[in-house]
Amino acid sequence: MSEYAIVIRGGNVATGGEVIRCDIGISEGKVAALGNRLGTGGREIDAGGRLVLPGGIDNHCHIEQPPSSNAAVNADTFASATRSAAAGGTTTVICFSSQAKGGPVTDNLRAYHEKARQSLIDYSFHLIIADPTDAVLQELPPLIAEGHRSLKVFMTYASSVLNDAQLLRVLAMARKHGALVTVHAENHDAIMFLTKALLDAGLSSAKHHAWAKPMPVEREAVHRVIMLAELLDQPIQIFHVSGAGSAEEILRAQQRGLKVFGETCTQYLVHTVDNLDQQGFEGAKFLCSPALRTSADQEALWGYLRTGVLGMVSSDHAPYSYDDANGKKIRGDNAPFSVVPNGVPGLAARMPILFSEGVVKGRIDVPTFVAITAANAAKLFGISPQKGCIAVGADADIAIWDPEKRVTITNAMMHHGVDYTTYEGMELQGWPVITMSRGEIICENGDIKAKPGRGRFLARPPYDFIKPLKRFVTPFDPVNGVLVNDGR
Ligand code: DUC
Ligand code: ZN
Ligand code: ZN
Repeated sequence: MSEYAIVIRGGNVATGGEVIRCDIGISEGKVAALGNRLGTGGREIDAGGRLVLPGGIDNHCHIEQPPSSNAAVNADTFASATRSAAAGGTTTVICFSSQAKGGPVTDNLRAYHEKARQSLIDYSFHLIIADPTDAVLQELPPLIAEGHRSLKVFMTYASSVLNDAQLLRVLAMARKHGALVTVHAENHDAIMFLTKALLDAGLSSAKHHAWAKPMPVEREAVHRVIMLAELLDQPIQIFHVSGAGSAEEILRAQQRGLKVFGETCTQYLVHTVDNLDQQGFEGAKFLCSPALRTSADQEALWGYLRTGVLGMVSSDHAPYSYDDANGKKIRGDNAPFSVVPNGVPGLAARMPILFSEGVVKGRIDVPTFVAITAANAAKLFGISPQKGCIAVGADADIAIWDPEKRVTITNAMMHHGVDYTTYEGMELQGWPVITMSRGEIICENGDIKAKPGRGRFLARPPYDFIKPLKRFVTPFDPVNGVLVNDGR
């Protein structure tokens, strides 16, 4: 009888802050032992000196999200999106249950849970709040208590934009009930004004999307929501930071000791505004929000990842097919940028691109790679230490990584339901050869081994990382309506 269900031998194991040569014993889906010369496993895997990394956590991906403003349809199901995640070494996704203006939160969430049952890997949800009426705010406390500990708010998009008063209502509710608020930060009125001016001037192609959404509209919204959160002493996470301007706002907030967290996405690290400027409608493939920026912004983002100002990189996977009347071409193949569905697919490509562009090119080290692809998201979203690390007692979510393997990206390798990848033809070094979720091999050398339905919902109990600072800007706590510090 073997001592462990599986033993992974001879890997360079990234346990968190360091990389050590050791074996990993796995039993009942969890890491049972780390050490040298461990006893036998029912299955023995020779890592052969490869890297053994925590499976990735993609904390921002849109999967089977119901259509909002433009009626476009996701080309991925939970089964295909999480297959794609597994192919790229990711073992946990956090996606979005949405609310339509005037609509319910709870009913949508229940329906969303049903869809997610087809997932191959473990998952959790952020709750999008598009309409924080009194009734909606009353719906939320039990949903947060059930383990949906993060909300998402939008500062743009007609279908979901909140004004400052509405943002404050959501922030206050989150503070009372112990949820993190994640933010899509762009100034809606400025975007609408610029969009109309551009279209009136006949400037409507994909590259003009970036002219309608220049950095100042993002920078201002980031600054404003930080101010609103500071007033209420509520921790926030700024999603998809696209360049230096908005990252600097986060740095300033962190220097003042505020709990303001930030992520960027793969596309902002490897694409620029030039990718939008293509013949015909091709640029629409790259159209995402915030817009793509410059190579100087890319290097600034890498710097902010190294220093920890930005804690993680998500894919913002938004699966709209290109040649599809329900996808990017929903309004035709000559449509103005303003009606093209926003977003790029990226679940599978995220970790390999970050490894190749980050670790192999010397921009980050392996512990930083682990931090920005898994460990920091686990802490911020309350699933640590079950996820995001290789430690005794943690789920055996593991990517065995060949740091030498050379791969040229094709869409087929992405295993998603989308008909393109913006990373087509990119030459990478480093690729996951085995992805394991709770001790089960779910992808091996590009072959998906798992069946839909094995993923589990991760309910997130209260956790300290997102506790407020208990620091208000005046002696008055405006959330609870009481004086603090004896009113002095
Ligand atoms: N922007 C979003 O706000 N959501 C999905 C994708 C995108 O580009
Ligand atoms: Zn967004
Ligand atoms: Zn998004």
